[in-house]
Amino acid sequence: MTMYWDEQMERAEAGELQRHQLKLLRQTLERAKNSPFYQRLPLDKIDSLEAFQAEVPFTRKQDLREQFPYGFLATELKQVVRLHSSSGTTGNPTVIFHTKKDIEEWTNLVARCMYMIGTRAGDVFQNTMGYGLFTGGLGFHYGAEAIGALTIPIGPGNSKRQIWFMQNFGSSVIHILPSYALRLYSHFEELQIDPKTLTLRIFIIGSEPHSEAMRRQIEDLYGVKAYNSYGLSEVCGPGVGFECPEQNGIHLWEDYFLVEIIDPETGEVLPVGEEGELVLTTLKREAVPLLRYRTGDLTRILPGECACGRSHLRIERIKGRADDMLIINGVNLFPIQIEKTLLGIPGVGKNYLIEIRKENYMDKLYIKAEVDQTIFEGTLAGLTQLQNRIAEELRSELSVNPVVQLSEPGSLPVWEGKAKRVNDRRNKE
Ligand code: DLL
Repeated sequence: MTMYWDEQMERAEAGELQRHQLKLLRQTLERAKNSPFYQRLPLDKIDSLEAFQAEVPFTRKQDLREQFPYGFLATELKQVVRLHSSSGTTGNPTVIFHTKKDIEEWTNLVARCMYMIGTRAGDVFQNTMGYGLFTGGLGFHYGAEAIGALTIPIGPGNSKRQIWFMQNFGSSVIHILPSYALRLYSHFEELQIDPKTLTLRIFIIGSEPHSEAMRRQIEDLYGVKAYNSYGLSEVCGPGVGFECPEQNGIHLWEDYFLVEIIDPETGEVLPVGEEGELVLTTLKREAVPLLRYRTGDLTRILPGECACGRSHLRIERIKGRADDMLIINGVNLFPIQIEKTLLGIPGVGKNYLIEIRKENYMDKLYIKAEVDQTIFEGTLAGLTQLQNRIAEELRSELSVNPVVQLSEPGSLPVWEGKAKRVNDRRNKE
């Protein structure tokens, strides 16, 4: 059984891939000349990657907001067949347009990703991500149909109904937020159904940062393989990057995107292996080509070749966004590091929250963690032990001194969409 959707392209030899990229970059620059935002740049002069990096400044999310609604549109409006938008809590939302060809290419990309991890015609694909302006629903929907999987556009929420569909239609591939995958499990417990007795085979998890520990937990609870899926609506949505069966880094598709990692402070382009901010240039997008777009996401390019045989580069799982970094009494850390430690401790349940307050002019870190149901079958001393162990491990691994508060399964707040784990009250009190 071949594992490739497009073997020639997925395994293209490095030099060939670079030549292909340069050709696509020239076409992109040609199109970008029609974009009101980019037409001020000397795009005609650019004939190499070096010139591209020298002449083209970074594009920021703020630029997209400021150019609302049509400042980045490089085609005529009548060529646009769809728009997606990310919810802006402040200011204008970012709106991204798609031509018919953009949708076709995006569909191909998602199909390539899903095929890579073993989705086939005959699979039943249950898409629990939001349909609508969010790209997670429709993006995967078209990809799954292109493969020929029976696609259930159930959307998020209503956990009992999710389980009912899984049982009655034999769902085998599930697209789900990692935070929701853990929450959904408690509904299985409540119904006394073991998900391992169902036909579940593959979970596609993404759209929010999650740790390796969380992936393993999802795999163990459901008896599935769970693959990390990365994307952002500015450059299409899901499909930008995906783990292969090796589960060792996220392949970014270089025939669709030109990848750079930069120092978020200085903008300097960093060498392979160094951690920084991911910057993407779209190579096929028609309606809204983006040049050197700063994703805000922190990662690094993994050196070496992947055993899966694909030549496209791999990045490490996303650590978070630059602005997710917490500074607690001078110690820098990312929420995902706290998650990794927490979920590695037996007895810790499926939801947690991080709260930071100012007390006596010092930052105080509160970790609120749900415990496992099994803990209640133990002793009170067991609870105290767990509490101490969490505090101790966070202290030794992250050099922070938290107050740990345990709570019952299902008692912490949940979210409609992506998890919001951090409540920083320092400037609010
Ligand atoms: O979340 C697209 C998507 C949908 C990806 C479904 C995967 C699955 P946005 O809402 O524009 O698009 O959010 C994009 O989410 O810049 C990252 O900060 C974060 N993100 C997405 N995937 C991952 C991931 C979709 N696998 C923003 N790990 C990105 C960590 C992720 N963060």
